[in-house]
Amino acid sequence: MNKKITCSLDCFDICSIEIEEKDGKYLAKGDKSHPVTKGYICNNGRRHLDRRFHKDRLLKPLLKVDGKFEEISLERATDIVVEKLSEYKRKYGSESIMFFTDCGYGGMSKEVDGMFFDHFGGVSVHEGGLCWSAGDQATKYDFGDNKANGINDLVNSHNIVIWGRNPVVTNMHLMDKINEANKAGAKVYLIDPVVTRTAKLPYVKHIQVNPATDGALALNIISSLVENGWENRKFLEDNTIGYERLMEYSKNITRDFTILETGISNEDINELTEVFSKGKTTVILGYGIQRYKNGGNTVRAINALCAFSGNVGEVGAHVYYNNKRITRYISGHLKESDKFGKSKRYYPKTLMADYIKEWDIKCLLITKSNPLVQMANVNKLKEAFQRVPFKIGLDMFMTDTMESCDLVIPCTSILEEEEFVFSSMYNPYLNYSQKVFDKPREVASEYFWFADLAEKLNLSSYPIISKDEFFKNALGKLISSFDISLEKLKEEAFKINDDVPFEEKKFKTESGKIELLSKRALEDGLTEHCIYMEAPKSSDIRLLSIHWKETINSQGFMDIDDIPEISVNCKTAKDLTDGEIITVKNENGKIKCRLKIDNSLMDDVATIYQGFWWKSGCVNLLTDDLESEMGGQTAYYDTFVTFERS
Ligand SMILES: Nc1nc2c(c(=O)[nH]1)N[C@H]1C(S)=C(S)[C@@H](COP(=O)(O)OP(=O)(O)OC[C@H]3O[C@@H](n4cnc5c(=O)[nH]c(N)nc54)[C@H](O)[C@@H]3O)O[C@H]1N2
Ligand SMILES: Nc1nc2c(c(=O)[nH]1)N[C@H]1C(S)=C(S)[C@@H](COP(=O)(O)OP(=O)(O)OC[C@H]3O[C@@H](n4cnc5c(=O)[nH]c(N)nc54)[C@H](O)[C@@H]3O)O[C@H]1N2
Ligand SMILES: [Mo]
Repeated sequence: MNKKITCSLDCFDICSIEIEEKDGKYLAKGDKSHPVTKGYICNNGRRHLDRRFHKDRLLKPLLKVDGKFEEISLERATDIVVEKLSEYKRKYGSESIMFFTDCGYGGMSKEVDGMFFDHFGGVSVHEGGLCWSAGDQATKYDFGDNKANGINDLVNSHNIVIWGRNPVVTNMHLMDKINEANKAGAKVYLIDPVVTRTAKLPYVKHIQVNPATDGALALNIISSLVENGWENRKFLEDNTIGYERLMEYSKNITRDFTILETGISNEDINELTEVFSKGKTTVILGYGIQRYKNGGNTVRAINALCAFSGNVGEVGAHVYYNNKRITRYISGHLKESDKFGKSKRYYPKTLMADYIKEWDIKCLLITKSNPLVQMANVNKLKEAFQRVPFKIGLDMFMTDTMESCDLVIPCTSILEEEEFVFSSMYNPYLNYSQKVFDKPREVASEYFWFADLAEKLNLSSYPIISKDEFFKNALGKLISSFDISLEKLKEEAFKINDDVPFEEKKFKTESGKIELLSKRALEDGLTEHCIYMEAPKSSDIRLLSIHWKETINSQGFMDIDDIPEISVNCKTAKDLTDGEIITVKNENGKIKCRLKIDNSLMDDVATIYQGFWWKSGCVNLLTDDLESEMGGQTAYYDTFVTFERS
């Protein structure tokens, strides 16, 4: 019988994958019965098998002795972790230990790492993030909750505006729904500075926008709607607070200014204004638009535009940033550990390097992430890492991050775990994942490994329970709310039926309305309503480091040694030529790239794929460790570089 797993990669789609065995060989294919996957998957999902059997996979713990790694047993490695954690806690307090994690593995059972550190007494942990934090916070200010219409609702829209998402590459199952809606008559627009694969779809009208200027576009459309008397006054009066103030403010963002700032023609802005003046419109936001210092205000401005046009909480009309459904039902030990973490303190994730120094961190434990590749300004971060006396890392591969650690502990693959996987990005289902293979002996299955640590450290409050008991506990609220058993959840993917979350126009804000004026934002030191913050400008080239079809973030680059390609138009390239090897640099660092002339790009904008390791040319050697104005998002795309002939 084929086994079914769920892709554990950090992606919108979290596909259901069938693992077929034939004559001792294994094959991964899309699960036809899953309502989202529908039988097709991408190469990244297929590669779970390659990763599990990969020649470079870490199979034994490695301890650095005199600068060189030596293999040790898992038992010895665990004992060293126990010794080190106890020692630093005793000498400097548990907060001298820093914990860093991300979403390199999406299964629930490996979420126990954070809980472990709470029971340990609380350590230094991060807030903010690398992925969606500015837009997430913006959505919270406006709507009080981060929910979107069900995925089958798109077919009810007359217009779909994809705003800074590249679903053909990053969210391929959304394309089914967009195609379906288009066939049913929906017009599809894309607003993106880059001619992406999504932009090239024949039915998509692509509007090319200067990076970080979408806020001006949204505010100018608001003021144009009002000028024409096309705003939805009744919706605004019934469901929002503060629209008059925002209406006044939006008048400052004139059409002439917007054309200059965004690079969009008058005709196209008129067309978009019409789109928002009639019919039902769904805006699908991506995460690229908020990787800027002004990223939160951009998302607030687009949310406001949807409110001004009445496109919120209606069938076929809403703004979709993310969709936190299942996560609201996670309960039990995972959610209640905070009370044990008395010494817990938070550092802004983007600024990790500064906090390592400022807090004189003694020990670092890293799981499910590759910060020395994926964080911004990794030269600075590496230098900070070098000051930390003892670093522990868990991963399947010897990444640049693991290379910098003193102790590396190999971890299991999703194929070796019984698991539940869910995401708040797109696929709305809670998905079960079967165990296909036993784990190699000296590899840690994090669920049991953290329990082992807790036992050895005598953390008496830590729940040492079977995995099934853990799932029952963590899913307790969901199980009781929907009267469903764990067994049933294992049999079939489960979705919370909540198709138009704001249909009643009851928002989770303090006022219960859409807060175009947000007291919470004001309390957080921001402006009460969204504003247009002009992005940093420079005579150098702006670097957009976007996501690639061939890999998910940095996973998959152990097999790639070639240098990355960087694209600009011929005007920006000046005398450099197509195919030439060049040095791309700024005050943070430099990398070698192969130049590609792409005249579809705007002036002084370069694109490169993120995820390449240091051996090939990691783009984060160049990015600035800057935060967005809200939500603590890394503003990766406010980075400027120059080119030099190599
Ligand atoms: N194949 C693949 N799939 C993935 C990933 C991957 O690495 N590879 N990563 C996963 C993860 S972690 C995430 S967060 C998502 C990301 O998914 P997306 O949000 O779809 O992808 P990004 O590349 O982050 O950015 C989307 C688009 O934003 C555009 N953009 C950049 N700046 C601006 C701007 O100022 N304005 C506008 N309007 N657009 C702008 C970029 O050109 C890009 O086309 O994808 C997930 N899926
Ligand atoms: N310049 C630039 N940088 C970016 C972005 C960008 O657009 N531009 N995008 C950002 C975004 S959206 C994101 S989400 C982040 C992602 O940042 P990360 O989450 O750090 O990226 P990944 O490459 O997915 O790294 C995850 C690591 O976890 C390991 N891993 C996989 N499974 C397991 C497991 O079960 N246990 C453990 N312990 N480890 C495991 C993988 O081998 C991999 O090394 O990167 C960000 N970085
Ligand atoms: Mo992400």
